[in-house]
Amino acid sequence: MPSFYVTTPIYYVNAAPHLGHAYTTVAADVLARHHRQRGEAVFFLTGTDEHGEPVADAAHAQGVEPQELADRNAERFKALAPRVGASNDFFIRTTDPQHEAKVQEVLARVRENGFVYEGTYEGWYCPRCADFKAENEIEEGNRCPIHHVELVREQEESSFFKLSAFQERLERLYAERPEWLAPRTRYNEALAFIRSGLRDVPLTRHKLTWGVKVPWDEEHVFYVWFDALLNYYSALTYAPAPVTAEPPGAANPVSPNPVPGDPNPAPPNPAPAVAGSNPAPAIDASTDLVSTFWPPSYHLIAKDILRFHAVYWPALLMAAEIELPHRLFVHGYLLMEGEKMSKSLGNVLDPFAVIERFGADALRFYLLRDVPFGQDGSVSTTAFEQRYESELANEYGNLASRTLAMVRRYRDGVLPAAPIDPALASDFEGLAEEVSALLDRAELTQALDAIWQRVRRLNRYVEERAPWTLAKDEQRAGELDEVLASLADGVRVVSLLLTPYMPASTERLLDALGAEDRTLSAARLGAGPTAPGNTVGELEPLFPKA
Ligand code: ME8
Repeated sequence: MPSFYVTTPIYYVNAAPHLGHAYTTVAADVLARHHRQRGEAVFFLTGTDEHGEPVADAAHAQGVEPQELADRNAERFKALAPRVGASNDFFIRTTDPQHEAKVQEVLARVRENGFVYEGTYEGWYCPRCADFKAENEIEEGNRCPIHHVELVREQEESSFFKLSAFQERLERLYAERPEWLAPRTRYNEALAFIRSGLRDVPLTRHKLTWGVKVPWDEEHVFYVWFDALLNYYSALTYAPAPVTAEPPGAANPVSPNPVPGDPNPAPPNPAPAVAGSNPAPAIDASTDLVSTFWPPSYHLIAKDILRFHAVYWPALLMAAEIELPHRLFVHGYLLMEGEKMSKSLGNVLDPFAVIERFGADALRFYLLRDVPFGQDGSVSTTAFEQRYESELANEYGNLASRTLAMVRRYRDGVLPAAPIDPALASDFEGLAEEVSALLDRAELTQALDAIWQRVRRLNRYVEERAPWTLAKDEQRAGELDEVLASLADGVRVVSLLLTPYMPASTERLLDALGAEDRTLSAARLGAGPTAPGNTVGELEPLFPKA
């Protein structure tokens, strides 16, 4: 049975979520929803990274304990997921005791395997990145190239991870599995870093207390990146089994996290057997999620954390004898006024405010349409409003309303059972396969564009066939039936394919069309509801103009 496991980075809780975080979560959600439509067993993980210096420093600056800050901000990240329509199956927090125990277990194994030794580390350190900088990375004035803050000279006793031992094996991974890291520019960047010669890296920190305790040295905590990376693995060892089906009307099936230490955790949500839901295979609560979902199908990240995921992470897994992920996709930065949006730079666009005004679907669409996934791109309110008006309101929203209105006006709301116009059929040929193939490579913008070309094709079809003219001539009733049936079915197909991108609005439209089968196999012309007497329902404008 095919399974699909997708992750986002776990976000630092040193501040509130912003649009950049929403971006990766939405992208991962599109992949998760698409694979559910394919009938696969899916696990979608997101969460928060709560240890380490960035969080400890932010807490101290606010005069609170790190745990308090972590609790407060983790709630905000948790709330972000459903607000952006994300259907994550679990939300991991690195302060979950089960995660901490798993980190200790895996890293102790790495040590037993001979990849850890004691030493002293000295280097330039950025407390915001929680990372040491190589000499050639340091910005003028001895500053961090990302955060522009002054670097700190650190010297401390520490356990080291023998990253250098994996030089050859990593080069081999890149040679044998070039598809493992995309886009190509990031693959080249990571490989160049590996080829430049890998140095061992500190695995533990002595000066910090806010972290996972090192089992072989209680005075140390693990360096936050090793703790954080292992979330992708540890989550599967204690998360409840995923919700396996999505009933119509429930766009965000988020399963509750178990309360740590709760002796009677709530059972995972049972799979609701609802007509029209995705018939994803049932996963028994007792199923071992590691054996079902490991290794991950896709890690999504931005380029700021490339080295950790493209170099440290596979090396760490090799050291622990754990299978490597299939693919890592590195998207670009959302830029505002040319700068990377980040908490520390202070030029943050609040996703909650955008959603409040335009809805989550519009935000999801805009982010994946306007910024080619994998490249950097500027985002702005002006560009958002233009896309909303010209594409969502005028092209898609209007297509939906006029199609239903014409079925109502010319056929009393009854969808005609007529054959599909071959001219339109040929333009839709192979579309679902094309979209799937693009999404298999995480080409989210290209897949959306392929669908959108058909939205535009349908609008042209209306103009070409002018149903209002056909309706004036009784002799042409058969032709009008064919046009209306083709149009309605075309709208159904594009909406099914758009479901992962805009789950709430497409669901309303598909409900109005009476399209029960929401699986990808139904996303072809002619597979729609043909029962005589099938009446279309009411539909409020999908994207009302402001
Ligand atoms: O790095 N454009 O957490 P973080 C696009 N805890 N994506 C952006 C973005 C932007 N302007 N800003 C943030 C960490 N992101 C670590 C990760 S993983 C084991 C540990 C997204 O809160 C993007 O996914 O700084 C980026 O990689 C991530 O948020 C960084 O989040």
